[in-house]
Amino acid sequence: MRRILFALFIITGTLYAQNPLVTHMFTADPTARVFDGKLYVYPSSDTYPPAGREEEFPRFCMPGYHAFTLENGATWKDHGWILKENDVPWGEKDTYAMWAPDCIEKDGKYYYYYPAKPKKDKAFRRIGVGVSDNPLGPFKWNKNFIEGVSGIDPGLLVDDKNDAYLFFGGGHELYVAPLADNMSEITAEPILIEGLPAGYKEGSFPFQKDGTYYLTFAHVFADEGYTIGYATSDNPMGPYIYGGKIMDNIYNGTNHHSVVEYEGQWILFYHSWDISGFSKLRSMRADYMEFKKDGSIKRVKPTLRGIGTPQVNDTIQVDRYNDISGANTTFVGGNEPTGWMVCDTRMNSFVRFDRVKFDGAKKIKARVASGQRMGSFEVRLNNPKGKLVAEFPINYTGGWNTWETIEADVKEDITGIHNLVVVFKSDWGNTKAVNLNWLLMTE
Ligand code: FUB
Repeated sequence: MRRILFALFIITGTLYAQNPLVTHMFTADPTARVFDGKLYVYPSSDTYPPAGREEEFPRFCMPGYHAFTLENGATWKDHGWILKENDVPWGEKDTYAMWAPDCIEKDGKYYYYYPAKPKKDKAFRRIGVGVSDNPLGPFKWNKNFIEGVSGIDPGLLVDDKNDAYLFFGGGHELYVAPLADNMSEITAEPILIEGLPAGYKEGSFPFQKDGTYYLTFAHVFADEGYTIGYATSDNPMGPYIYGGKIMDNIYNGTNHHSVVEYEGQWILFYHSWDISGFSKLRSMRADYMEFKKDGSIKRVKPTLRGIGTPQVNDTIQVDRYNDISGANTTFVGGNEPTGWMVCDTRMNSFVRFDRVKFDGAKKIKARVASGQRMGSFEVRLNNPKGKLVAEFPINYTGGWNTWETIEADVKEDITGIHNLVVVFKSDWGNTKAVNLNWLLMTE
């Protein structure tokens, strides 16, 4: 049943900028890039094993890659398949082995790197590449994998000298090799990256800031599990000096990430398993990241709220809150796409969702379900007693899982970015006023 429902979610598709970023499919290992001012994300995808082959895939089952762009203030657009495993020219078919990819621009062309299981070759994974004039493809896939490179997790760097490097590897060592101008060949044997701390490492993601080379990577500590760490160098090939953790362990399982600067803010993309609860069915996330004045990276705390500034026509997932009081959140039920809702709402309970751009909003839609008809909920600015923006009466919708979209007028024009607070009003003693899935401001 869960599989049927998930197929339905893929068809209906719900794409938000809060965490996790998308809920209509499983996405992992997100590489984020900014091309011409637009934010792109290239994740891998996790899926359920094909029927009858469950025992072959107790862990990862990864069929290929979608690509996503951030639209408006907080909506992710799914551009569909970039590459499916059976279209890899040199790959073994039906092995569901498409692990973490990367995509990078050099001299106006876009190069997409991916690992796959090679046919007629003993290597665990080889790394292939395709080229396109467009960041979303279609890519022209090289007939053969990159000679001399064996491993997972390609991480690409084009530095301020326009030199390109391929980082890769998973295990106790990570490797780097310089790339030729055609971006399809290495110009020297890969070397082991020196200076990194001991322990299992994977998911190299290199970038450059203020002349310093940063190498970030997933790093496993025996007593903690997967963390995300970083090291710095004045040479892309190393040696590097370990700088510490960017993110502590978030439960366990893998954590694969990327770092990008978008509209003046640094963002860490990573993954968790919010929807499935299973570390092999992951969902990509993002949170803001900061540097200290000395160039070191401040530890990033994972949040539900994530990134993005919803504006008119972006869905606001209030269940991905910054603060909640007197209410709870849980998975949404009934015929809604997968996700969460605010529930167990009672008199004066509230949920606060930070950073909403109100400009141009004339109406607010709300997706609600209620098994009772007493009370209302209010949208207020900044705090539970802040300016009243809109008010919604609560009516019986047919039950706690029967969803309706209702609408209220914005009482007066509001400009700028504010925190949005939803305050619930009901009879004292009621423990459920209304279930609230999302809000959407319209012109
Ligand atoms: O997604 C499969 C593998 O898990 C990736 O290649 C690793 O980085 C880890 O996230």
